[in-house]
Amino acid sequence: STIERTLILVKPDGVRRGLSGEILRRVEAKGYTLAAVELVHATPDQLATHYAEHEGKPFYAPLVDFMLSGPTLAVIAEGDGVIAGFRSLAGATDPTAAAPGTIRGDLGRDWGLKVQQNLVHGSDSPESAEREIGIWFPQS
Ligand code: DAT
Ligand code: MG
Repeated sequence: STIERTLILVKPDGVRRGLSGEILRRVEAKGYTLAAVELVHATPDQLATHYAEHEGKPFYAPLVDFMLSGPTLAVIAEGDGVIAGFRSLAGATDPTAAAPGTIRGDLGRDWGLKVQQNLVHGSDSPESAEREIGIWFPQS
């Protein structure tokens, strides 16, 4: 078994729609531990670092604008295989395509082309997790 940490974000659409509790409930029900939870109003600098891999893509500016539109719930979750495990709980990036049973599949609205409004972020590798935890929890 591999105990890992991952960075989860409940994005501004999830916070605005009152889904933070439902999303954290699913994380805890799976058996993962919440190591830190903080409501953060992201800064442009934080988002430029967090989404550096997407700079220059057509959805980059709308994504950053959306992430600046309200508070985000930043979470560090711990558990056996939690990095891949949370991405499995989250479902496919596009809520329209995400399978039932997943956070995006069950709770994501079909907003047309607004794929960025997909409720959650989860780190995609151990390296991303440590990098992203440093962005959202700089004191840790
Ligand atoms: P994920 O969040 O599933 O890891 P990603 O890292 O490829 O997906 O992209 C980061 C975010 O950018 C994603 O959550 C939503 C947005 N996004 C990705 N692809 C998009 C697209 N084709 N159109 C609009 N937004 C997109
Ligand atoms: Mg990603």
